Amino acid sequence: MSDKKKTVLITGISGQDGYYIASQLVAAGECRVVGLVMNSELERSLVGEELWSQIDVVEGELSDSELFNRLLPEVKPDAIFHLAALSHVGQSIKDPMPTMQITGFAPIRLLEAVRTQSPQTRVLFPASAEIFGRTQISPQDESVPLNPCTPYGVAKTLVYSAARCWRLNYGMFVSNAILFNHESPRRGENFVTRKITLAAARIARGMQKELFLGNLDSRRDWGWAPDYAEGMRMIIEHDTPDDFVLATGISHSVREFCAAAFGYLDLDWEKYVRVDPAFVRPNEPVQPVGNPARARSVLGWSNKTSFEQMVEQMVRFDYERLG
Ligand code: GDR
Repeated sequence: MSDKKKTVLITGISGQDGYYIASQLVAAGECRVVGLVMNSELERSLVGEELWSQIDVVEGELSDSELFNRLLPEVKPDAIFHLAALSHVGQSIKDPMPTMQITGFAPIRLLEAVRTQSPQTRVLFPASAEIFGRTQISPQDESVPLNPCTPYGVAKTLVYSAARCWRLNYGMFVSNAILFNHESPRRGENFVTRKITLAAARIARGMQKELFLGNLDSRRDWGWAPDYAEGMRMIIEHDTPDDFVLATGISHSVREFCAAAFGYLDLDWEKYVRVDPAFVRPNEPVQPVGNPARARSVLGWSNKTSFEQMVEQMVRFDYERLG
């Protein structure tokens, strides 16, 4: 991966993780970065001119069954970060099939295209803490049995298992990053952290009066997305294909996140946050908290940004942007 001529394909380059991985690769200046987008015009503004001008872009839809058969001979990637997906867990509960098709089946077509056309290409899949679902074992490391409890978790379990199966049967370099939640100012506004930081900023600026959330007692292991992007790069650059949990090892509740975010703007969150049953999920992982010991010892990876620093950076970004 250090050879100047290598080409890295990133699907979902305008999403949070795609953006950070592409930015880090471009900054290192060691490879050509190609980003897969659905709609160049729209995604160009999401990515921003600075990064957009330093990457090559190809267009395509994951629902197109021939997408990867067409792309691989055209792009000739040495490595693929497959980050494009429908990634909202709540939405997958409301309407499961799009998530099964895009998040579950499209990566299997990618595996098959790589196997038949470009078997030397390295592939990284972002698996999710949702694959552990209702396990009673805590914290979760790579040895914990899978027990998904949402359609999104089932789709991710399919891809995680397929990666291991294709690796075993065909000797391919396919790795899984088992990602616990990771956040940043580039997080989508319908995920709980960004929804909270944006609302706190809007309330502080007098642009919004209340914030409606679902379960305030839910706990998550929240890390800093740029650190996780670095971890994914370390996994794909490792000597051998393997699976690694990327997590902080510490969990916080939604309630605690609200207190930290509103507190940064000197606001009392309890005056503004209301519960709306429409956002309460019928089913949640029991106690998602990851054990990143293996990534730490084998790769030397860790989440370097604290919970407080993460919340502060997200709130500050939203507050300043609104000004
Ligand atoms: P999650 O992230 O489902 O863990 O998946 P999300 O931010 O959506 O939810 C986290 C927790 O907050 C609770 N919650 C709410 N969530 C949303 N979205 N909106 C609300 O108003 C709200 N109120 C409370 C949720 O119930 C949940 O308990 C993320 C995604 O990035 C996945 O793609 C990824 O695989 C996992 O993290 C690891």
